[in-house]
Amino acid sequence: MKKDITIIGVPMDLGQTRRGVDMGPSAIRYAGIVERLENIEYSVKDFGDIQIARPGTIEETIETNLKNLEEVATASEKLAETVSNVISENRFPLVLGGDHSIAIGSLAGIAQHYNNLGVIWYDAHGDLNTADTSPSGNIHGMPLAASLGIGHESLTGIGGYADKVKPENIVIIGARSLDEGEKELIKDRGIKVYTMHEIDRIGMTKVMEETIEYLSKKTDGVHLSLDLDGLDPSDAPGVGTPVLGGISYRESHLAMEMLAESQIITSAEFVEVNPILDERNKTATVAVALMGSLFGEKLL
Ligand code: 5AB
Ligand code: MN
Ligand code: MN
Ligand code: MN
Repeated sequence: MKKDITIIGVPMDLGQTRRGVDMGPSAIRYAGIVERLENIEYSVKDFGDIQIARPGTIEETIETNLKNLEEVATASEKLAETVSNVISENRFPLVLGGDHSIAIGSLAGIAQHYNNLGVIWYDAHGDLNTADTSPSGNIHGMPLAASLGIGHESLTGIGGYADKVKPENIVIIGARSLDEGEKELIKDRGIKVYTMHEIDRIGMTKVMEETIEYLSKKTDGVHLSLDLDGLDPSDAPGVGTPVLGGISYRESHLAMEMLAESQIITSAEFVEVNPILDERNKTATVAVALMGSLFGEKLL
């Protein structure tokens, strides 16, 4: 059963401090995402981009160390509403970032349609910080915490409700740069994590088999939140916070193919593509190839 797809661009760069990631949606479109999906017989609609305020244009009334909090919160509300409408139309929302702070809005829009949403967080980082634990004040390091209901209420309350996802319904894949507070949270809440150690040790095939088995038993939908920095910087150089020793393009490709076979994914986002830091649009091209595999593209 093939669902029609709606692409939503989110040119967000306010969740971190390196400019250029707002051009991610354009770079991914330029790398041919619509044609790629149409080639495998999907009906694709491009919603266009969610409008993002320029920094400083919304008056900051909240005292906080979180950067651009009100701009991020305003954009998250818009994105949540848009994503929710797409699901109501029985279409598959494919969200293109933008920095990873946009996951707060995506998940707020998605989770209202499920009783037990699962989340695969494919990332070098845990994105489990709060104002208290963040070393940077950058909101792109906080979306998974916010979606668990942990953190600033302007972020946890997007969509008019908190606790979008339960800790036992999350699987983090590719982690290799976790802050101390994030490690504590992972242990406290029992979040399942496959760090690079496990990926090296048991291989991506087993990691994905276990992930699919773990989530399909207890969830009624699974959101894939794929941060391109989960991949090794040699395969995905155009990201703001690269970390050595990541998942290869080949392993990622396999992971997407296994997800396609499993048919568990009900929404997805691809984030942190920064064309200014990229090499000839390589990272956007990798993102498009991974989306092709996720939606069932076959080599033969
Ligand atoms: B990304 C760091 N943990 O909070 C922080 O790219 C990095 O969405 C966050 O995964 C990286 O600032 C956020 C040091
Ligand atoms: Mn991330
Ligand atoms: Mn990351
Ligand atoms: Mn990053």
